[in-house]
Amino acid sequence: MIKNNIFIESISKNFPPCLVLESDKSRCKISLHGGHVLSFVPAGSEDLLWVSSKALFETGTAIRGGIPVCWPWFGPHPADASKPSHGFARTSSWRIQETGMENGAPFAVLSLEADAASRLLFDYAFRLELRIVAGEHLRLALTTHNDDSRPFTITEALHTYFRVGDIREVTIEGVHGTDYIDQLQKNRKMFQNGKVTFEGEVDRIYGTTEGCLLRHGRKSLKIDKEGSGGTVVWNPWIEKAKRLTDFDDAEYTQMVCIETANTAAGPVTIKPGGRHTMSTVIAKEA
Ligand code: TA6
Repeated sequence: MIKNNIFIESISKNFPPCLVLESDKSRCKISLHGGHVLSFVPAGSEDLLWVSSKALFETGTAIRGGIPVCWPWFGPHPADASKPSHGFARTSSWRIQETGMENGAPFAVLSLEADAASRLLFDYAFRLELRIVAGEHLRLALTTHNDDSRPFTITEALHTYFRVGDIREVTIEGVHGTDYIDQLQKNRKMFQNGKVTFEGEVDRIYGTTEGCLLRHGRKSLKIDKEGSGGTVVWNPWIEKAKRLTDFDDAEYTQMVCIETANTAAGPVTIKPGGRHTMSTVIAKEA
């Protein structure tokens, strides 16, 4: 019987360590590089998250897989292409602010604060907190605090890579009747009729505040969310996977991204002293 455990685990000598949240219900590993959840394994189950076999664990580089934190912008920077895609939170070194137990489940709060480097990219005083609760389900809450004297606007995503058996057998329910932006058709506005299925590359931003259901084979995952106006669905398929050096050519069949987000279609403005929380809960259906 595993007692509740919260401990540090090293990945490699010159790379920030991981924090492990372990109980009899699940085991969750989080890299302090990027505040990046790498795995979530419910008791008696396989890892619900996917990480590329070619993922790079190097400072300055985003880890391919798990749950990258895209912040303070989602996608390319809206005005300056020289700035890193999906912001800088996922390549920054986070610190452990708090750990403990919440309703019988181990939790951790990781934090990231403005510094000279971040001000070159986003010239505001901010504090970012990621609360991770690893019980039977996985709950993440990303809170942005505006510590500046000026309001600022962000876009963001918890860019979750889910492990699936075969993308061609995956369906996503819960976005029927929802408009979406197709990022593969110059952001053309489209309408979702029925379930989402995959026969090729998919890169869509659904305008919805509701959760969804990922089904693959006989498995189902419920993805709920709060404080989010967009759900991004992405699979690179084979041609884009081939162009990504940290993505093995054949691995596109084993993953799908379903991302809790606030994109440019619905940015979030936070007043001085204010805060905004976007959260998601990932639950394996019986
Ligand atoms: O979330 C979908 C997306 O914006 C895709 O357009 C693709 O670029 C993906 O994110 C991965 O982005 P990354 O910068 O991590 O390679």
